[in-house]
Amino acid sequence: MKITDIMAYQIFDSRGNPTLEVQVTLENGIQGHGLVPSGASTGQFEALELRDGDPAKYRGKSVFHAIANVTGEIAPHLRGHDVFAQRELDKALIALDGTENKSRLGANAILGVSLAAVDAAARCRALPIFEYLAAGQSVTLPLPEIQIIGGGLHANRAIDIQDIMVMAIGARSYEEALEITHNIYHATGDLLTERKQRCGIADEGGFWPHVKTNAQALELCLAGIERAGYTPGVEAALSLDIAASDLYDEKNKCYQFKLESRTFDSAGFCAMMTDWCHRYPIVALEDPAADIDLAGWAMIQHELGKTVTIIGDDLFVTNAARIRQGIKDNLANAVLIKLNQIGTVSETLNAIKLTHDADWLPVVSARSGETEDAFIAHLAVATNAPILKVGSFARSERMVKWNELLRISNFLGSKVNFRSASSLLRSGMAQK
Ligand code: 2PG
Ligand code: MG
Repeated sequence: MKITDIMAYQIFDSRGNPTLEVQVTLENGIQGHGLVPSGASTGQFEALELRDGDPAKYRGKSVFHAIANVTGEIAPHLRGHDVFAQRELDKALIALDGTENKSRLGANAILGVSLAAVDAAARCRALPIFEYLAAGQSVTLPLPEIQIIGGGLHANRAIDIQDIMVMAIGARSYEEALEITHNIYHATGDLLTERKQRCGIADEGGFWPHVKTNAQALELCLAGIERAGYTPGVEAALSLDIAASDLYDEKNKCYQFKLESRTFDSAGFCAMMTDWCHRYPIVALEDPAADIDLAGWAMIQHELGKTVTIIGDDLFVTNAARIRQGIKDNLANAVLIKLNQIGTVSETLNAIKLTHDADWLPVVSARSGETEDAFIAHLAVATNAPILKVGSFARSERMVKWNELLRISNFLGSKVNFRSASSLLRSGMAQK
């Protein structure tokens, strides 16, 4: 089935910033769409998101060059291409761009085309995207990892840690995981209101609390779990995205907690997190060290890797070469997967496969700037990714993903598989 046309136009993400939507049209008239997300705490090794940078236009954030690259260069190049040959299509995009980090055409332009092709192909076969991508393999619904408190660059550094999340480790179904998380999210909100600590909502929908230390924010979340009637570490546990690259002072080789006016060297930072993992029911730590502090990563993996899921985000940027090196050097035991960090669907699938093959956990993730698209819910199901991270349990750009999994669950009916946490996660507390 041939692609006859590709066009693109500017839309807006959940922060109200410009991004692009790509539309692929097939010879039978079927169309597919690709909506491109955007990060705030982006890793320095990510593929390049092309923005126009003209302060007079959308504060420098417009994406008209990326759009022109889709319509002017990519469309003529891919016209006539078979939409079912996704790997060849992605290879053609990479070759046309010709740079290491997709900086010529823009990873946003390239990803929009890659996503839209998958959407069109699935529609053409009249299949949901997850079934098209799974190509006959068995599928599993992931365990949701849901933000309760947001900080870091998503909340003007109100707290230093970027995401304080819960995973409903006691849930026996996807639906039950959502119910537990819903109860915790609202109970934590009530608690913050009563204590007059509720400042607002961070970029991904989690609460933006007024606290004096980062540990207080963790304790608030634990109090929210209890307030909802659960036992921390039984029905629900904590997971954290430290987003440590944003806390790292490269010159002085130290981590800074601005909220507490504290600095740590790598060993001190590792010791603090180890202490947290012994005191609190933390099952996963994402980016506990900066992307350039490899010694810090090795230390944390050595200290906690047997009992806690250690997830590399900025460290790996969904890049197979970086993941391969990390596996070799034993720097973590899980990989955050974000499509726009690498820029094509095929490369993302490669990154997931590499992670699975090493017996590490792939964690499919949204960006802090999201759209109303639910592609990642399908990606997680199709690839049997054990965990899906989408931000909080509020705001439609987040809920569209959680709701899509409910639809998929309903669609699968009695054939549904859910990856319960017991087989999956390690807890520092439990092993102490
Ligand atoms: C992350 C993501 C999502 P951003 O760091 O994992 O929370 O944030 O999209 O800003 O990189
Ligand atoms: Mg992260």
